[in-house]
Amino acid sequence: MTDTVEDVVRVIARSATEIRRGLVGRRGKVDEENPSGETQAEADIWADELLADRLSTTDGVVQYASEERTDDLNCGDEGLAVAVDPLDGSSNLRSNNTMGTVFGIYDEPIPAPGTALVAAGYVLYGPITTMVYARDGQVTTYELSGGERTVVDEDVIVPDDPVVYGFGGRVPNWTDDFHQYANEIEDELKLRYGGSMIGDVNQVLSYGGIFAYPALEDSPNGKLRLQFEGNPIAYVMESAGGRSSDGTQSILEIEPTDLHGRVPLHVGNADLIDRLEAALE
Ligand code: AHM
Ligand code: MG
Repeated sequence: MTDTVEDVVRVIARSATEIRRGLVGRRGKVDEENPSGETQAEADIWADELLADRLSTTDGVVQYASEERTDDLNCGDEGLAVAVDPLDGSSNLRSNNTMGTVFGIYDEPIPAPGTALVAAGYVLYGPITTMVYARDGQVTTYELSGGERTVVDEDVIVPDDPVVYGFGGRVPNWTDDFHQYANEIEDELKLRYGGSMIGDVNQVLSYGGIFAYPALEDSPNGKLRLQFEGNPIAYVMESAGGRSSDGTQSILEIEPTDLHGRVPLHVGNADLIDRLEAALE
C-alpha cells in the first residue's frame, strides 16, 4: 500500500540535500517580503519553489502551504496537506549559522489544528545534515547523506535532567510574568540561543531544557507561525515526551484563525512547561 507520509518524508530528505548545496551564492536578501512582512532571502524563495515543485507533484499530496507564499497550492482531491517553513532561521545565512527546514503533514485542509497532524519534523543544516521526524508517538533522528537517511536514534526522548534554555525576543519586550520566569530559569540552566528555532529546539531535544519565543509587549502572539513552526515543533516535542504551550494550553489544541497566524511558543521538558504555565497564569 502507498504510504504518502513516507513518500513526503523521502521527498523532503532528498530536497534538503539540494537545498543545502544550493545555499551557496543565495545568501543575499531580495526586495520581497513574505506574508509575515519579513524581508526574504534569495534562498527562502528558492527553497520554497523547490519544495513546492516536488511536494505538489507527490502522489497523495492535495495541498502545499509555506511560510514564504501567501496562498496555498491545491494539487489533488484526496490525500494529505503539507505545510513547510522552507528555510527556518534564514537570517543566519549572513553569519553562516544553523538553519532548518520544518514540515507538518496534516490529514485536514490547512490551516488546521495540530491535532490533525499525522507526522511532523525538521531537517537541521548543522555541521552535518540531520532529520528529526515524529509519527505515531515515535521520534526518530536520521543523518542525511545524498538524500538517503541513516537512523541514528529510533526512540528520541527529551532527557529528564534539563540543561539548556533559549528565549527569543528582546528582554525589555517580554511581559513581566515571563521575565520573572526567565530569571529563575537563567539560574538553573545554560543559555543556548542561535537565532534559528530548529537549531535551538534541537539543543533542547538533545540535552533537555526549554525553548521559547514568547508573547511580547508589542506582539502578543510572539513571532513564530502556528502552521509552519509552532505545530510541527510542538508535535515533535510532545511525541518525545515533552510538552508545548502557548502559555495556557498545548500548541496542538489551538484552533487556527488564518494560515500565517502567529503563536507564543514554549516547548521542552514537561515540568518546565508546567512551571511556565503557572508563572503566566
Ligand atoms: P524565519 O522562519 O523567517 O527564519 O523566522 C523564524 C526565526 C526562528 O528560527 C528563530 O527562533 C527566530 O526567528 C529568531 O528571531 P530573532 O532574530 O528575533 O531572535
Ligand atoms: Mg521560520
